[in-house]
Amino acid sequence: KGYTITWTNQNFSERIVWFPRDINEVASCSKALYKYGSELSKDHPGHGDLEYIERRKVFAEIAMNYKVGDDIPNVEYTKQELETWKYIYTHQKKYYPTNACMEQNEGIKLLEEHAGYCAGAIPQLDAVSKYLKGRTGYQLCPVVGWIHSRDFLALLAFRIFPCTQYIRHHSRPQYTPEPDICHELLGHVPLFCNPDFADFSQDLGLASLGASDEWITKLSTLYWFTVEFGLVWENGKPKAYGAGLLSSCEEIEHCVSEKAERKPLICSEAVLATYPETGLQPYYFIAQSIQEVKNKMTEFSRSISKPFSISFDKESWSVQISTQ
Ligand code: TIH
Ligand code: FE2
Repeated sequence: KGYTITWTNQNFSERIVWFPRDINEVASCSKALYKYGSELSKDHPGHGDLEYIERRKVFAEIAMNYKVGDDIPNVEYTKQELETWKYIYTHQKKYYPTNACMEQNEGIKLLEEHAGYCAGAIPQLDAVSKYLKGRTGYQLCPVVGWIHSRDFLALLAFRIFPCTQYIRHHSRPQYTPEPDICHELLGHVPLFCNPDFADFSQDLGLASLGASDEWITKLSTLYWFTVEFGLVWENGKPKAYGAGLLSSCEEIEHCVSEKAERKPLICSEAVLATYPETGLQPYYFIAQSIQEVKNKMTEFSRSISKPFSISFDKESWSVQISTQ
C-alpha cells in the first residue's frame, strides 16, 4: 500500500491509485498520521506541557494497536479531563437549541437517553460506537490525530468514522486547533445518528475511492465546508450542523452571529476555497437543508472521472466495482 503506487485491475488497463475494497483492507487507513505526532506545534495550547504530551502517548498507543472490529479500549479520564468535558458539554448544550440544527438536537437527545451522554462523564468510544452501529450502521475507530485525507475519506466509505480519544488542553476549552474527543462526541456523533447524514458521509467516502489526488483535495475541502463547518437555514435562521462549530464554544456563537460571513453553498466554489486550519473560519457556506447538501454533493461528485463505478455491499461490507 502506498500513495504513489498504482494498481491495475485485470478488467481494465488504466492505472488507478490503490484503494481498499473491504473492511480488512481499510483497516490500514486509520494509522498514518499527518501532523502533531508526538510533538505539538507552537500554536497548540498544549505546546511545552510535558505532562499533557505524555498523556497523549497513552491514547496514541491505543490507536496504533487497534484493529477494526475489536472493542475500543475504555479509558479512565482524569479529574482535570473530566472538568474540561463538563465545561464544554454544559456550555454547548445551552447553545444547541438556538444555534444548532434540529438533527443535532435530536442526536444529543438520543445519545443522552441511550449512550450515557451527560456532563458528569466522558462517554466511552466503545459504547458510543456500539450504539451508532445499531442505529445507522456507522462505527468508530480510535485514531492518533489528523490522518491523511485519502485515508479519512476511505474510512467513511466503509461507514467507519475515525475518532480521537484524547481531550483538548485544559488551558483553552473554548477552542482547539485539532480534533479531540469533545469535537468527535459533540460535533460528529450526534449527526451520525441521522440516517440521511450517515448515507451522505458514506457517499462522500465512496466518491473518493480511486480518485486522483486533485479530486481528493476537492472532496476534503468540500468535507471541510460541509461536515466540519456547514450551516443550514431553519425557519429563516442560520443553524450549525458542522462539527467544528458544534464542538467549539467560540465558533458556535460566532457562526450564526451578524459578524459572520455566510455564502450559499455552491460545491464548485466551495472546493476551490481556502481555509485556515486554526482559528475561526473567515466565512461559511450555508444550504437549505442537509438533504440539499447531500443532493448537491452527489450531483457534483458525478464529475469525477473514473474508469469504473462503485457500489457498497452491506452484506459483505465491501465495495463492488463495475466497469460497465
Ligand atoms: N475548533 C474545533 C473545536 O474547538 O472544537 C475543533 C476542530 C474542528 C475541525 C478542525 S479542529
Ligand atoms: Fe471533525
